[in-house]
Amino acid sequence: MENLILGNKIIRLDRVESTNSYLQEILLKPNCHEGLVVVADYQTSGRGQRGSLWESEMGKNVILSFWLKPMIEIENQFLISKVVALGVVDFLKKQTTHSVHIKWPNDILINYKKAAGILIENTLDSKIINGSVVGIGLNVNQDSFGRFPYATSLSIEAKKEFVLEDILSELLKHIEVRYFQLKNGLFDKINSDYLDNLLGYQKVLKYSVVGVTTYGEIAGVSKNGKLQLKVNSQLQEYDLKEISLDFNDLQTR
Ligand code: BT5
Repeated sequence: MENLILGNKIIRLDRVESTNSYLQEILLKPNCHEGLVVVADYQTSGRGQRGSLWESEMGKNVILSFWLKPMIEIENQFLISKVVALGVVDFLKKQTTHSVHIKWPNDILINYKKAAGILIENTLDSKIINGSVVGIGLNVNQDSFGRFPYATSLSIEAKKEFVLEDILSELLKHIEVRYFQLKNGLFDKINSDYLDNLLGYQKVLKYSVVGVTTYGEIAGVSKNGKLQLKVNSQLQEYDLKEISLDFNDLQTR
């Protein structure tokens, strides 16, 4: 079945600085509709959060950005992250028998290693999010990650090659299903499905919290997306720059 909005128009590029940046530029032009997708074989400056880089071998992986108009209140903005992450998880669970998790806030892990990253950049009209550029890097056929020991790809885990075009269209379908849940106001379902797939939810894992080794279990995520960690029965909230999961410890569990 055709998607209703996502991917009805796809712009394909061989090489671009960043698909998110490219999409943001062309959105200034008329005739850009919700669901417009930009895919690239290679990014020269793929972006992660807070100035980090997304590195992806040419022609091996899915690198895409698409445009949504969620029209939800700013206080609900983390729901956009949740539906995109859940769409990727739903899709990956159909491709591999290994475990698939969301690592807060929205990294996607297969077999406890990072297989996809998500970068969402919103625009606001007063208190309403009227535009979201959603970027996803999904490792598909890349078979080594050099300086990222905790990275993986679908092909590493499933031990076979994938057809990128098929991955792209299936991925978009799964994300659209979740996006419509957001549009239809199914916030409780989205919130509980997010927690069900969240690595470390109600399980003790090792973190570094402002540089200090800390064992804690995730109790939830606040409405504005902060991680709620229970440490020695005390609940604390953290944002992205304050806490990081110990991947090394994770591999030994
Ligand atoms: C992310 O940031 O994970 C968001 C990545 C979003 C990339 C997409 S690609 C299409 C679109 N256009 C863009 O310019 N960006 C988006 P963050 O959570 O900050 O993670 C970045 C970190 O992941 C890096 O600092 C590396 O440690 C690691 N990393 C880089 N490339 C990776 C890869 N291919 N696989 C796994 N980890 C990687």
